[in-house]
Amino acid sequence: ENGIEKPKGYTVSFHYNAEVEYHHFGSSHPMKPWRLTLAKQLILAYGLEYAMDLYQPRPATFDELAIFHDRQYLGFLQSITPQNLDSDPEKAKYLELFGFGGESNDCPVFDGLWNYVSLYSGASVHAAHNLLNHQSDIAINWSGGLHHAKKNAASGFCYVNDIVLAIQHLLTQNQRVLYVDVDVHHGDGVEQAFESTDRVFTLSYHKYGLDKWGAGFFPGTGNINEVGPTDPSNRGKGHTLNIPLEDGIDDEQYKWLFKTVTGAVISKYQPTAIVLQCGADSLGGDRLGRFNLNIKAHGFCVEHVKSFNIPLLLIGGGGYTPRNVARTWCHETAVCTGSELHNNLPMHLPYLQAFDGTENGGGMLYPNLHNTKRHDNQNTREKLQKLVAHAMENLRYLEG
Ligand code: TV7
Ligand code: CA
Ligand code: ZN
Repeated sequence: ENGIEKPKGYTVSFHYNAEVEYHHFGSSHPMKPWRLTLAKQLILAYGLEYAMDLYQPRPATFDELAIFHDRQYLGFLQSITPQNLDSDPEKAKYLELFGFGGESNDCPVFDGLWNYVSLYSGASVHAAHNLLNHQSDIAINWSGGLHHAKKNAASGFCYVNDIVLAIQHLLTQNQRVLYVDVDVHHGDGVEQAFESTDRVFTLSYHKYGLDKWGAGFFPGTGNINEVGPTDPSNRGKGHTLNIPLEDGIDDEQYKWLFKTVTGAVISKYQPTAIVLQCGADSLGGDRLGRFNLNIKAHGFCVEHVKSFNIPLLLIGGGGYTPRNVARTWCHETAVCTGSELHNNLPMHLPYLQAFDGTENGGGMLYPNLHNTKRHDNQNTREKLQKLVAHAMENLRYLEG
């Protein structure tokens, strides 16, 4: 009745356990798991569930997480609670070591933390398995994409690296996996995990550079000349590419850059599976981001990668203006299923108020998010052309 149908010829699967939504990092913390509630409601209101296979994955087990993470780190994650955090001196000692301490409260210890990490990781691993079993051509997990987590440390709102786990599963049957990251932050955890292998190529687009107080944009890595190991005996040499960008990049620039660089990487590397991290903090108007992208330009990255017809795992990531995160991931779900969505949001949407009024996007799916007042565009045509030339130079290593 709403015109949404299962696409013919390929299968899209959606991996989601709604329990993730009920976890809170703390009221002032920018990471809001309930943005996933908004996203899910939009996806359902447009009837996109009829065009996909839906799965409710179980949480990942300790042993499944230990495929990448240190057991000691996981033991700590599993046992720490807001209550025993201060009372147990043994725990206090490890906080700093495992990335929780310092003045930073980026990675707070909150109720249900272990459940939360197991849920989003379980969904990424399940999605990877669906691709491996040929049960889907595109598998989606909007609750994952936590690219900063290290094997023995939490970092930047990320505790367990579900992306690394999913890629490790994909590697059991794929000789080459490509990882592409459009989150506004550098995908350092994934890059680091696979820096010594030629079987994973990591490509991240991100904001890079110092602010007026001399502080680098988090995590402070990912310059164009950071290409991974340089020792020729290291198999990972030449299998990292970073695209550092400045404030305010616009739709046309980003689409051109993404198409040119990602296209070149795919044709030279010839991956047999692709993982695309769709962090929505690269949108205009994001609370933490600096770019000026509209939803359809962000979605262009999904369209472009999809057009290569290579098994694809789509995962979430950052995104700190919840209504726009929901809009983007709903649009990108529709891109996967090949559905066109009406710009007027469905009337029966339960959270319509969150999207209504001029401040919140006027009840539209695709409001204009470009705002030059907030972040004026520092990316000139010349700078971007130099960047592409430099990127192509870095890719020459792949030609052998
Ligand atoms: C994948 N930016 C994660 C991105 C992680 C970014 C940071 C905050 C932040 C944390 C808060 C908070 C915040 C308004 C924003 C050097 C610091 C500066 C914390 C106050 N409000 C992803 C991580 C980044 C925590 N961290 O890629 C509690 O902003 O820049 C930093 C580090 C030290 C810590 N302070 C910020 O998108 C999911 N944190 C409010 C409450
Ligand atoms: Ca990125
Ligand atoms: Zn981010």
